[in-house]
Amino acid sequence: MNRVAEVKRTTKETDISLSLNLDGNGTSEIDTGIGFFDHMLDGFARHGLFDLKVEVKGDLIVDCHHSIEDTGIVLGEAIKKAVGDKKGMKRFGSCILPMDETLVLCAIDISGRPYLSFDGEFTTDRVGYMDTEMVKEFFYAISYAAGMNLHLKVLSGGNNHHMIEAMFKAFARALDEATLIDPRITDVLSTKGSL
Ligand SMILES: [Mn+2]
Repeated sequence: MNRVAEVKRTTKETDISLSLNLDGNGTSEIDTGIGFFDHMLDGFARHGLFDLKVEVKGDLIVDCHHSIEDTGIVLGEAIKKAVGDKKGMKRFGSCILPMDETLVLCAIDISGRPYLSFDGEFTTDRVGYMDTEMVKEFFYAISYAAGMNLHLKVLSGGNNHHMIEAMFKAFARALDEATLIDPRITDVLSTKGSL
């Protein structure tokens, strides 16, 4: 059984359609209007082995803020929907991912409780047409919409493109692990009995 979700969200600022298959193979079709952000979402799908379709029509005439933040909200909602009752799911996932000089840590608990810990500083305002300050906003939106404890930390960095890309890939691998179904887990992995 594939765990899939489709989410559509329309506001005066953005119009977003997204579909996610947690049990995919890394196929993606991404068009957000922001080239570097497309590149990041493509890497997320590929390295998390998710199938991901994203179409965003946003108010880029203002700036990239609404488009990126709202994509985070919609992706978070899709993750929440796709994991369903979390039965048999590993729940925790983590990854330390290198990219040349950069090393990024990501740890996740799909606990139902939102929390973001973000430790990373960028030295340029933008990469391509993406504002670097939107990286934190994007992951904040995901953690809150998905109900996920998400820690992201740049352990060592340098190049801004590398730091951001390593964050997306580390997040993808940690999320892949956390959402994996383990046959030894016969119910929901919590002493409370639900997540
Ligand atoms: Mn790249």
